[in-house]
Amino acid sequence: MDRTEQSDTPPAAPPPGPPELGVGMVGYAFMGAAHSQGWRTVSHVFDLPLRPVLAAVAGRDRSAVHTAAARLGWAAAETDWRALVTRDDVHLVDICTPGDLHAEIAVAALDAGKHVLCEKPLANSVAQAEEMCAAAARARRRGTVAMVGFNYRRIPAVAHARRLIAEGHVGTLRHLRFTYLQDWLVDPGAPLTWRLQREHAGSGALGDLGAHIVDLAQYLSGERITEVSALTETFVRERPQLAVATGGGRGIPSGGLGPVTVDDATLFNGRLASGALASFEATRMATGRKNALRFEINGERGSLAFDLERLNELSFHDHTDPSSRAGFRRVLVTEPDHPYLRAWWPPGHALGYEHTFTHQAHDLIEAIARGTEPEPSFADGLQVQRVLAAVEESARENAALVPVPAPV
Ligand code: SOE
Repeated sequence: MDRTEQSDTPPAAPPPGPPELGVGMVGYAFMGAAHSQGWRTVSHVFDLPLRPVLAAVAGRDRSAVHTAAARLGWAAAETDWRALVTRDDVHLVDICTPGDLHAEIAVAALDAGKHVLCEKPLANSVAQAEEMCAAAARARRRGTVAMVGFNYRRIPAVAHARRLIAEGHVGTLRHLRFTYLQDWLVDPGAPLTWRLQREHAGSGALGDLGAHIVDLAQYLSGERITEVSALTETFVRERPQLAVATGGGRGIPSGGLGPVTVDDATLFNGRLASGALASFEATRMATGRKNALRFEINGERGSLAFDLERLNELSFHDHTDPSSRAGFRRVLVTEPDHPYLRAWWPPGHALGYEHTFTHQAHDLIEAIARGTEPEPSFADGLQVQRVLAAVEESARENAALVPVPAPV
């Protein structure tokens, strides 16, 4: 048929795609932008049972939330999160606010029958995390699920490390050594944002950075931290107050100073259920370190090491190799049989920070479609919260050994 000729038969309708999953997000600053990136990309990379639709974003400032909606790709904007969690086109609520709002929003969303993704740390206190867990358990009985956003679990090299440990390649664990170092608070002129106020953030470097490495230690080992001994410090105790915070750590200074009510740095040691020893350092005062999350794990049969600044690599030492050939080898984690990578680029074509949010969206959508409990669950988030609370108690008692309560 001539290409210009008209056909009488209408073109076949495209096959129906997967059902839609309407997503509503609360908060649109750094984490909101990162989560938006995950929701936008996930169905273009993975074959999914449900297709996320960016239905609406909520924030208090009308003009700013509309600007964010347009920039990040959300179809609508709300100025009250309560209106967002009851929208009919929202099936999942993604919470990217400061920690003091997590519990109230998560409980309301779960009770309204929505699935929930909540940024880490789960809450600002164990009591709030327990309340959120109870709401998640009620919701689970009605068929909706809740997950915490510990995105670093979704780095292919980290997920691969867990697989190697679970398969026994590292053997019985002896040592876990974690550091998470940043330097954005070295300048005493850095403003007093919500991240430096206990009533909003719960804690400082401990909850912001320490929560990630506590979660990774428990995830990688498959074990619970059972006791801790800690020191914390706030090196800069007063900072310039903001009359108006404009997000991303910026704003209009008020001219005065206000008290910093959280830790700048926290160091602690811990013991795992198996008896392995672990050490943790979380600081925003490590000059020259921007986002340096590192770990080394030593077991009877071998060791693993990881550095977020080289996140496509994992170092592995197999201690069963003959000593003439033994030593750390660099494994480039970009092969199709490495976690998440079959969907991405050919081997050697590296991924970055943002891809963790795409993987997080993927894992949550799969769990929703299968009706299984997503990981990390709110119960996992509560367990991290118990470790953080024990660390704070220990630091108050000058590094006393404090037990971490087991899940009930
Ligand atoms: C700020 O310190 C921060 O953005 C954390 O809040 C994130 O969880 C971490 O991934 C990067 O640093």
